[in-house]
This record gives sequence, structure tokens and C-alpha cells, in this order.
Amino acid sequence: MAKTFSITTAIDYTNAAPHIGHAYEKILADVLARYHRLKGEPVFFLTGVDQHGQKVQQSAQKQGIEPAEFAQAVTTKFVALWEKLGLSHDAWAATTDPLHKGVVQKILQQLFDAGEIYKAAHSGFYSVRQEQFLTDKERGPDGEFGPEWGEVNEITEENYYFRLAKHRDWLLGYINSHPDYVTPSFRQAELRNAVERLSGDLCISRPKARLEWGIELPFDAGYVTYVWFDALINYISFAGYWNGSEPRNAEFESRWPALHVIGKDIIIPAHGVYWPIMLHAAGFTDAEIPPLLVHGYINIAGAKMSKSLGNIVDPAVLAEKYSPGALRYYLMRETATGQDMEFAEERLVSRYNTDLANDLGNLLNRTLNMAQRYREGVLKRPVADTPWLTEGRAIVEQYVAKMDQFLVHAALEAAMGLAAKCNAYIEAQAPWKLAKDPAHAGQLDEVLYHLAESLRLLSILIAPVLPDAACGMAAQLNIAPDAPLSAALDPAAALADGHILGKPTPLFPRIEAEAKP
Ligand code: ME8
Repeated sequence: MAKTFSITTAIDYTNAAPHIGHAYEKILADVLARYHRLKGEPVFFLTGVDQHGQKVQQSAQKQGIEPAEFAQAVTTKFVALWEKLGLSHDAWAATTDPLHKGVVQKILQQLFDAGEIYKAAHSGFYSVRQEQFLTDKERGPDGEFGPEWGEVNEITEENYYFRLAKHRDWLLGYINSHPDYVTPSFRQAELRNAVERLSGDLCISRPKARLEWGIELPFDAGYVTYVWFDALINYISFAGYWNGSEPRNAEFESRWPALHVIGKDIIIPAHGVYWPIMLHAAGFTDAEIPPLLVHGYINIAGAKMSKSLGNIVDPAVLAEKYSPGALRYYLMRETATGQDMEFAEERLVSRYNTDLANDLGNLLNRTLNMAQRYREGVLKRPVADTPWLTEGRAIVEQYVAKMDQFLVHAALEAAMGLAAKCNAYIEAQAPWKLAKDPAHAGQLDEVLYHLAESLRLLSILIAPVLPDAACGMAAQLNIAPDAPLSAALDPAAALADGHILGKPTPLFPRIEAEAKP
């Protein structure tokens, strides 16, 4: 039995509605999950929502509703968006789920009992308005805390701390001996530098007097857990870590460690420092530390998206306007994994029109039309493998190599290279001329077969990114949907002699430019 490919995304914070950056991350993980299913591997894909924390409590207060109600309303938006965008997750992590709360409390108790968590008093400057302790970083050039912090008082507060510093050397050693821990590798170098500078422990509690919307500490009912400590544990609680009376079972073991897909803002310190140390302190072995795939940011006009800048691009609106497939394809084709990407609606339209409507859609249409017109859809398979067919499979191998490195944009580039090659081949061979001369009947058969077989490969290669279009292509080619990747690599799976192609119907209708007002 093949090993399970386990993949998780960050769980989205429910203090605000989903944005295009959230959509990018979930689609990336979905494409990788679908790719591994295509390879025939068992897959466990987990995504979800991060529902606790101060910002949720504050947003709810502003609206005069309970935090649970607020978090649920935002959660509903995420759920609807993921359904619309065709996410294929196998499990859903919502941190208010009693199952998750139970696991968080058991881990807190375990770490407390093991002496990994201790209580201490902290004195410092506290902003009542922002409800947080301030550090010197928050002081203005005049050395004072600015008016944005409101009333600032020096207070002493008792809290619980998790022993991070104690495990610093272990983490450094782990990073040094596992060069593939973080992808891309420049992020691993950044992480190593941050760990070298690590000092101090992590405050993991908030007194209920200032934050109630969280998971209560099992050993002190006066406090709730810091939201990150709660959120990170989702990755194991929803993979079945502690379903019964004891932690771990065969199902969990088969799903762990999972590849964590996260954005660049949450590797240091949450996923690259807190999380491996939490797992290590809870008894996870080095082989059980989850690898990190760190993606860049989707930016708008160079600026980090923010509500105040008014540049939120709503993924639900884009999917409705252009189709979920157009949005999926654009985000995957135009973002080099690990790098930032500049969002531009006109690029979405031009990518779709150029690659999908023109290159792939027209290729499918022309090929099926010609096959119908000249051969009533019936293919003749060459007796031996031709160089064209071997080259087609070489492109599939390039695609596989890129996908295996999470480089979805490069894999799509390779696939679309095959479509471009086919279009150039049609121009060069001019089947409409061959069809006029019976002496070229054999050559025409070969050309039509090459094109149809290339389209079959393409229908498999686009499936992780464009699952609906892949089914549509299969239907028109008159082949079974959901073929595995092996069917694109194995010569024996090529279209049979005498295979009858279906009739063409437009699969990627052009997006017409909006009429200028
Ligand atoms: O960080 N482009 O939640 P979140 C690309 N709840 N990705 C972006 C992005 C952008 N413009 N903005 C955010 C949290 N992201 C925590 C995670 S995990 C245990 C807890 C990514 O809603 C971000 O990097 O702020 C993160 O991976 C994800 O969206 C959720 O961000």
C-alpha cells in the first residue's frame, strides 16, 4: 500500500472575510492533493478555520454579537468559497470543534505535567485600547507610546509560559541536519538565522479578564490558551491524533507528518519555531516533524492587501464573473511557487483567453472537427510508436518532475508547451491539404492520431488544476474520465486503433472584454 500523501493548509483566521491570498493557498494545496490522487496515492488533505482569539472577540463586540456567532458567520463564507472553488479536502478543521478543544487541553496538560509549562509574573506597559503588552518597538521617535495605543499603564500580570528557549539547540540541530525541512531553501536559511537569535519563552495564556474567546487552560480556569498554541494543534487533532483514550493510532500514523502549506508571514516564529518545538516537547521524533512549503504573497498594485487600502479582491466575485477554473488556472500559472505575485484582473483574462480559449480549446475543437470531417471520428493507430508519441510522454515526465517539486506553474508551462506544439504541427502539416490528396491518406491518419493522443495526455495533465475541464475533454475525446497519471506515461494506454472521437463543443468560451462605459 502506497504511503498516504498528507497535506494541510494554514487555517484561515475568521476575523475577516476570505481574500485572494487565502484562495491562492487553498488552490495550491488542492492542486497538489489532486496531483497525488492522480498518481494513485492515498491522500489526506486538511484545511479549515482558526476561530478563536482577540481579534474575533473584538470584531464581535463591535457588532454587538457573541464571538461564536461572529466566527460562525465568517466560517460560512469560507465554506461557501471553498465549495465554489472546487476544493477537495478530506477533513475540515474548525478550532471551536469539541474534538479539537479536547486535544489542545490534553496536550497542555501533558506539557504542564512534564514541566514544559510554568507560571511567571511579567511587568510591562499594557495598552488598554489594543489589549496587548507593548515593547520598545512600539515607541515613537520621541520615546513615547503614540496616541494609537490609547491609555498605556505599567502593570504586572501572571501568565503561563512554554519553555521554548530550552529547545533552541535541538531545533538548530534539526534544521542543520534536515536541509529539505523548508521549501524554498532560502526560507530555511531565514529560519535558521531566526532560531540562532531565539531567546526567551512563549507566553501561552491570556487572563480571562481580557480574553474569554479561547480554550480554557485545563490546569487553571482563570485563563484561556494563546490563539497560536490552539491553532497549530489543528494539524494533529484533525488528523486523528487523540480520538480515543490514548494518543496516536494507525490512522494518525499513516497521515503524519503532513506537508504544511503556509504563507511567508507565518513561518517565523509560528510554524518554524513554536510548532516543531511544541511537537518535540510532546514527544514527537525528528522523523515526525512536518515539512513546510512556504508560498509568497498575492499582492495588489505592489501593496500588501488590506481593508483600509480598499484593495480587497474578492475571490468569490472573480469565480462568479469568470468561472472557478479561470481563477484556479490564473493563480496557478502565474505564481511561481515561493514567490510573490502581482494580482491583475486583466492578466487573469488574458491568461485564460491565450492559454485555455486559444491554445487548448481551439486545439481540441479543430482536432475533433477535422477528425469528424475527414474520418468520421475514427482513429487509426500507427503500428509502431512514433517520435511524436515518445516526445509527448517526455513532456509528461517534465510535468511530473515539476509537480514533484511543487512547481505547479512550471508543470503547467510544460503541459501548455505540448498544446502549442500541436497547434504549430497543425499549421505545418495542413491536414486540410492532406485530405484533398488520397496519396496522403496515411499521413493524415497519423497527424490526427498524434493530435488526439496529445489531447488525451493534456486532459490528464490539466486535471489537478482544472478538474471539470479535464472531464469535459475526456467526454469529447470519448475516453473514461479520471484516468490516472500512469495512463499518460504508459504507451499501452494510448488511444486504441479504431477509437472513435466524440463531437466538439466549446470547452473554454472566450472571455470578451468588458464594454467600456
Ligand atoms: O495566519 N497572499 O490566518 P490568516 C498569499 N490563522 N497568502 C496570504 C496572503 C496573501 N496576500 N495573506 C494571507 C493565519 N495569506 C492563522 C494561521 S495556522 C495554524 C494559523 C496566507 O487568515 C497566510 O500566509 O491571516 C496564511 O498561510 C493563510 O493565508 C491564512 O492567513
